[in-house]
Amino acid sequence: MPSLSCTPLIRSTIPALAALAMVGCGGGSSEESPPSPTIASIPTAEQACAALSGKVLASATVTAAATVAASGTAPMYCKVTATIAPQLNFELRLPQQWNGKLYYGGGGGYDGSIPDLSGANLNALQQGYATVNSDSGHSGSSLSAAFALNDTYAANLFGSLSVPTVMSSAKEMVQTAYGKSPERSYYEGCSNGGREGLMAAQRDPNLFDGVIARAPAYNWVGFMGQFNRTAKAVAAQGGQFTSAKLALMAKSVRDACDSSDGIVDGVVSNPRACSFDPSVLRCAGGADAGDSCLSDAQLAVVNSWTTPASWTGGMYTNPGWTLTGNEDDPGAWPLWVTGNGNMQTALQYLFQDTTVKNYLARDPVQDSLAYIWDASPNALYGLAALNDATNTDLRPLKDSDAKLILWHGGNDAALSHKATTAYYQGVINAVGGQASADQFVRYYIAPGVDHCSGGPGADETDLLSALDAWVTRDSAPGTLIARKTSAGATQFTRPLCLYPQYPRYTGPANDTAAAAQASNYTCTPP
Ligand SMILES: [Ca+2]
Repeated sequence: MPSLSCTPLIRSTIPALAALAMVGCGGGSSEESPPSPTIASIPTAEQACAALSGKVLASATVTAAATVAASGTAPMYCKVTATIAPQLNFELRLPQQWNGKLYYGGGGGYDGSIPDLSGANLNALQQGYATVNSDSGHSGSSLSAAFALNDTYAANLFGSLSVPTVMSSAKEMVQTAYGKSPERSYYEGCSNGGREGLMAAQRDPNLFDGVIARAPAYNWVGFMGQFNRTAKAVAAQGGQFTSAKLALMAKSVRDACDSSDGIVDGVVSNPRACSFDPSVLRCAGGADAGDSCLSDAQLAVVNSWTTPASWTGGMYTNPGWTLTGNEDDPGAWPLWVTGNGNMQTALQYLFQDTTVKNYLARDPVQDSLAYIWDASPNALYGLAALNDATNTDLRPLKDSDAKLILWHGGNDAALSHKATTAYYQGVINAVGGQASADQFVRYYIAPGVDHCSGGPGADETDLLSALDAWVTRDSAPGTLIARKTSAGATQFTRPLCLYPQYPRYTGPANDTAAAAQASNYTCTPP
């Protein structure tokens, strides 16, 4: 007889699967130990695949199901690809050693392809999660919103519907493959993926037991509008930055502010103590006089960068950025703002351009640099209705007992951490104060980290484990550890501090080894 502690794990309505599950679950001998409560006894990957081949579950048609052998980094799993008509494609990965939980990994940009098994998705599979990712309902470049021009359903899937739609099918597939529903379901995503997480938190508060929203692109109208404004400033006569000018500006900020966090490490970890005034770099007379100064046109770019933007009477806003001293990092301004000398290759230009063409002007040949962002308030309302996830009233999420972790890179040149801070403050206000928010929300800023990852700061933290401990053991996350790795080797660590704290160096002076250890930093109020 299987032990009683084992039996409840097996709820398959498919006798063969239930029997298979029993084999690894005490197997008929009362002498054997009961299984770990967190590792369900499950069919093999091959059997999980066979159970799903050709199935239609919750309107999803399985198009392929095949076992993928263990590799150097990934465990053995059953790879399931499926489509919800007409063209919402997703991939479910079912590990042999399942931890009983489901992980939904979000997309990026304008989506258009299924995220691969790397990064956070790989981390989750390694931890035993069944993982699922989708293309959000269309195929194409993540830099193109062409899908939204004439296809309202595709636009709605991208905006808010793809996650709950895919989840419905994914949960049924997990049930069929393993013989039991997931005990917990978590969501994690960055950038547009972070927006998708907040959208779910706001509109489907019972969908996930926990959500990790990293660098969330939640205020779509606001940040796209600021992309448009910055792109116009960079494209203006004399607005371009040479790499030497960009390096000059960044170094000037570091020279003024790097040490304010207790250590000169190339990262300004306490930006609130930095009051660098870029006008000290102004070329005499304001005209460009070479790489040792900034012209008025270039200072106008900086001014656009650091000041808030607002449209339609304040209905749509974006708070702007803080100068960090790492604007010259390859993943910062060169990628997002200046395009290494060709601003029409910079991502801020490209994202606002496709947004103007396909959502606002609805004209594929519209010159976005000539487009007035709020020329049509109705167009902004429509874009916001589809994509904005700006509702801060998360009381339904809190009431569902779910948890939310917000994270943002301090050197993010795509989406300002100031916007996520504003959202966090909005949640605090909406749920009745800090103590109430502390019961279900945590917010972290990672100094010196670019958009989602990269940059000179420590960009890797296992937020999923922190979330799971909070949900399953009521162990609320405090200070976490962030790592910077290269080719799998840890270069240095830092504490990842709860907002608004920053990591202040408190170790011995002039000690390179000590400076690489998180234990020599103390999370400190600004
Ligand atoms: Ca520093």
